[in-house]
Amino acid sequence: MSCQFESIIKEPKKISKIKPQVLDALIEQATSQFRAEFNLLKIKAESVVFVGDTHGDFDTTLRIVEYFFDNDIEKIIFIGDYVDRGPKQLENVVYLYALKVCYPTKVFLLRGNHETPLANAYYGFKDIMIELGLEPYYDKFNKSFGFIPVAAIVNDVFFVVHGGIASKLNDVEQINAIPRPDDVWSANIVMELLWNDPRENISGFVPSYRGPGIYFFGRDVFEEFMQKNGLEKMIRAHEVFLEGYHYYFDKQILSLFSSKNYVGRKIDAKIGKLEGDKLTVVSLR
Ligand SMILES: [Mn+2]
Repeated sequence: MSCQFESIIKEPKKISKIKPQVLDALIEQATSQFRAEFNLLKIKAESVVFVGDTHGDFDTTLRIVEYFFDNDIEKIIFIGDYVDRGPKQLENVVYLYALKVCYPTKVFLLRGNHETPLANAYYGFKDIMIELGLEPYYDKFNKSFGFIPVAAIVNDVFFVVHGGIASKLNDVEQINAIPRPDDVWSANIVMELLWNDPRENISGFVPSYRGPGIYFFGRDVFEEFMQKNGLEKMIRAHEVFLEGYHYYFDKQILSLFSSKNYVGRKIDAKIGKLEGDKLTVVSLR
């Protein structure tokens, strides 16, 4: 591997002392990589690792990436929520940006609802950047987050997105027509893709306690959307489960949480692994 940011990947403990000019170059290069990708990624691979919310749990991120390389897995997809809440948010996002730049066809990042100022101004990232004397980079990161792809289709049948389906989204290809950067401030398709949650025993879209413009979606609208778009399963993140994962709608949706800590609660963090057409969960204990 010859990559300008190789040292970040090889010496992750030094990330907190990253020089501003290196951070500038990293954000710029990762952003141009995101811009070069479609907003809806199409990925094909024999083996894939899926990672749910990491939320600044950098030590767990390092273990996940080690697992990915050690097991010779083809591709890894992070499903958003890199910053906020956890102890090492800057390290986490810098490391993931470096991985993206150095392995652009192996490593994929999707946008989470915390990759928006709507969340990260209030749940830790802004405060940490101010504490570190890196406040201007808080804004630079948020500009960059606006270009991170919002969803992926893997092997033509797996729909991968941080939150879930959106009430105004009929054809999945509509995602590519959404201009970037999208600021996600108003109720729109991207906001729902990043914030919505599935719920058993409801039908249609029901307003969510998470806030205006955000919905719970039932099995009926989920199955209708998937059928219409020729998709079979959804892999998403966004919700905390002590077991690190949860299946919805008779295993049609796998929800992942890949951080071991969640504001003091101990989580049995999990990742998803696809080998051929077999999807399993792997514990990070
Ligand atoms: Mn989330």
